Amino acid sequence: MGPLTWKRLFWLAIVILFFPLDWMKRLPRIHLPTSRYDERDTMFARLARKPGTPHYEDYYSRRPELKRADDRVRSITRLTKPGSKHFRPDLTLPIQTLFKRIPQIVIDRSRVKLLANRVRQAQNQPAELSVIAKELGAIAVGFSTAPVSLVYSVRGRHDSIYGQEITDPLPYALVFLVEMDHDHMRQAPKMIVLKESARQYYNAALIAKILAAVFQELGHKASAQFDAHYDVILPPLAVLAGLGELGRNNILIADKYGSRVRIAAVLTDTPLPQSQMIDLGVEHFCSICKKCATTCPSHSLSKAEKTDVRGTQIWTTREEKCVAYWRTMGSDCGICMAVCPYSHKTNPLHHTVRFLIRLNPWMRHMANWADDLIYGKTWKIKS
Ligand code: B12
Ligand code: SF4
Ligand code: SF4
Repeated sequence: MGPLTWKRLFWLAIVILFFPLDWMKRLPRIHLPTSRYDERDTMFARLARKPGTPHYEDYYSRRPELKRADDRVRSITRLTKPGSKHFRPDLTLPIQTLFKRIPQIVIDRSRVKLLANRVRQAQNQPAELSVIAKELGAIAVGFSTAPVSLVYSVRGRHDSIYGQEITDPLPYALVFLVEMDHDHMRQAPKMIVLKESARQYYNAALIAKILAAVFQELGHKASAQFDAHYDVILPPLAVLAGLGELGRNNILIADKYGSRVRIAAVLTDTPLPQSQMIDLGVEHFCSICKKCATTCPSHSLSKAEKTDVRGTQIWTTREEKCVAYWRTMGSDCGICMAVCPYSHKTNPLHHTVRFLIRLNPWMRHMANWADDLIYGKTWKIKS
């Protein structure tokens, strides 16, 4: 063994950074919640209650501690209405139209019959369903059982279903992702982000409805899970379906796209295979990075350790603060999706970095340092 020269030190550093230390690491295990969540407690359901109505009275008589905070958010200008910081009149109609059209999407039955035939004739039906979802625009597809603990106990988003219990939920799920455009997300929290959300909610709803119709055509029960029409909490379901991991930003970090994705699903009674969960190194990377939490303008995200919520370990979101910020800006913000180093543009360089940080903990420190250097420690809105 010769003297420690700069050249040797350099090669030693390379070996430390590129050695696949985590190659043999066991796959992640997650603890499912021990109790179900009431959809009426989600922020969107709370804001859907109209003062003076029986549901408003009912809800705040059960959760009086939330009334003051919710009324304060209600008093701020609604999204797509003039008065917010980034309001753009030219975007109002396209956004409203997209959101309005989502529940009205009508599926072409002849197309569904053709797709169902393809699945019927396929040797491997789940693989064929996955191919179809991707042809329709999904960027990733996974399968899982749908644990009851991830299904809301009671519905609450719309007045027509407020208080409806969800009994006998469908036990299997096809979960898929659609990409949020990188260049639009770089403009977060401008109003263009809300348009991109509306566009991808629409695309995801269309795919989910077609796939649900295909399952039904094959003789099974199926329920499409899309914007404002959910029976299930999607990010943990996507984790179970092997599509990514939960980040400190309290949403999914997907392979190759980071958090820059929307999730949708089809719940069904067709037995589906269980995809394998993946380890992208997120758990460790989030303990070093914290960029989402430090840049969140409303301080809604946690810089601390994970906490126990309903028997599962998660980083929390202060949801009232988050939506209050949305309304002040006039968009659904999205900075925590866009600022995440995993969400950078999908290109070979970023793929390589994502691959390397999956395998080596030292590379995660290096990547975090490089990310600060190249993209900055704080969020800069691209104009
Ligand atoms: C209510 C809601 C909100 C609320 C509350 C946010 C929240 N974290 O739950 C508000 C209005 C604040 C919000 C904000 C945003 N939202 Co939102 N929201 C929802 C909605 C409709 C329901 C989620 C819910 O029930 N939350 C209430 C309870 C369950 O929350 P919680 O206890 O904090 O649990 C969260 C996580 O810890 C995780 N979780 C819960 N239990 C368990 C158990 C295990 C084992 C694991 C691993 C995880 C896990 O799931 C929850 C949501 O991530 C979902 C759609 C859906 N059906 O999932 C979209 C959804 C989560 N939102 C989404 C997005 C993108 C956003 C925003 C970025 C806004 C935007 N530009 O789109 C911000 C991000 C805020 C943040 N960093 O958390 C996406 C996430 C996509 C992704 N990459 O994962 C979803 C899935 C919508 C979609 N169809 O794509 N949202
Ligand atoms: S920004 Fe950093 S801390 Fe936040 S979710 Fe992404 S990797 Fe984790
Ligand atoms: S959407 Fe914006 S305000 Fe809400 S948690 Fe993310 S960064 Fe914070």
